Amino acid sequence: MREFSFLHISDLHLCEPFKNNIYLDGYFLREEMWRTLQNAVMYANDKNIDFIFITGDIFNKEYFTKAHALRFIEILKNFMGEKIFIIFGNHDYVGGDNVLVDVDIPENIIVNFSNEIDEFVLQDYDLSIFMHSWTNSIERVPVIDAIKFKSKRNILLLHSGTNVDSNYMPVAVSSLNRFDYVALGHIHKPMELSKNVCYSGSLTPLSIGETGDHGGMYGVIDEKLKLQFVRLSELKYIDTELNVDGLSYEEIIETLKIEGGINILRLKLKGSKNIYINSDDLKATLSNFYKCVEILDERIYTEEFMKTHSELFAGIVNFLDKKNLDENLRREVIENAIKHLVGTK
Ligand SMILES: [Mn+2]
Repeated sequence: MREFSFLHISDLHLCEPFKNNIYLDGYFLREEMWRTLQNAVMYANDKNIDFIFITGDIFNKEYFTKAHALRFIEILKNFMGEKIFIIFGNHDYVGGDNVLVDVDIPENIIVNFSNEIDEFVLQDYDLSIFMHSWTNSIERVPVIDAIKFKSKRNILLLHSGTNVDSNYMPVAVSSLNRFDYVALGHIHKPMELSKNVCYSGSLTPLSIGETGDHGGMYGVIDEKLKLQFVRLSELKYIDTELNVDGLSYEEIIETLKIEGGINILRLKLKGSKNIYINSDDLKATLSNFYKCVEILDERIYTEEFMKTHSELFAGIVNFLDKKNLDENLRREVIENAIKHLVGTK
């Protein structure tokens, strides 16, 4: 049987407004998503991939115009493999104002506009691609068990919450296992539900909630499936904690250093607050490695520290009480006193 390869990508969310992203500018992020799609197509060409599967939530309907639809198609036209298969999800469902309906689509791009399961047969490969799209903001669960296989190899493209997010057209994973591969969209974290049923995750991460590498699933099928996650997005959110006890300033930087890519860091400092760390300095140093840095100092003073300095603190507090300072100023004086007491890193 003829071997073939595919790249499964999903949840592109093109034209997302990013109103709540505190780290990066919306325009930058939207352009980054287009760039990542270009990366995906280039990767597919480099690897001589035969098929690309795109499993829904390709765009935000509210902001995705016909001009964007043309830009989308222009990028896909660079694909040198056999065919691209596209389904729609709950964000870009077919009913209403899905602008892809009004655009000329090249012959090698197969777009599924139906919520009935459609089959596309590729005889040369003894392969059937089954597709299902959302045509409404709420979609009923398709009957998958009734599908009869004509081809030797069968792939299903679905945008479903399965058992992970059961509010979104949950399909039982048990009815998916007989396919050679099931390309799932909806969940933004890359995830293998079983060895042949996978979420590729969102192509580009959308928020600090979507940490880690993002990209797609690269698969090769001859008799068996060989599958591998590939990173395609330069953008990466890192949400991490660091216990700084016993670490020098240099060691903290060394631990958090990162090379390459566009990285966004949210760092929670943990441990004891006995040592003063200037978070503005730390942020400035880390900005050499990250496009954006947020530092949350969650360290606390240890009991031992409080005990050792209790008399002194009591003295300071007593003194400030007499001065009748406002709360913010009072806190500032105490923080400064502590800073001088414990020394700096
Ligand atoms: Mn999505």
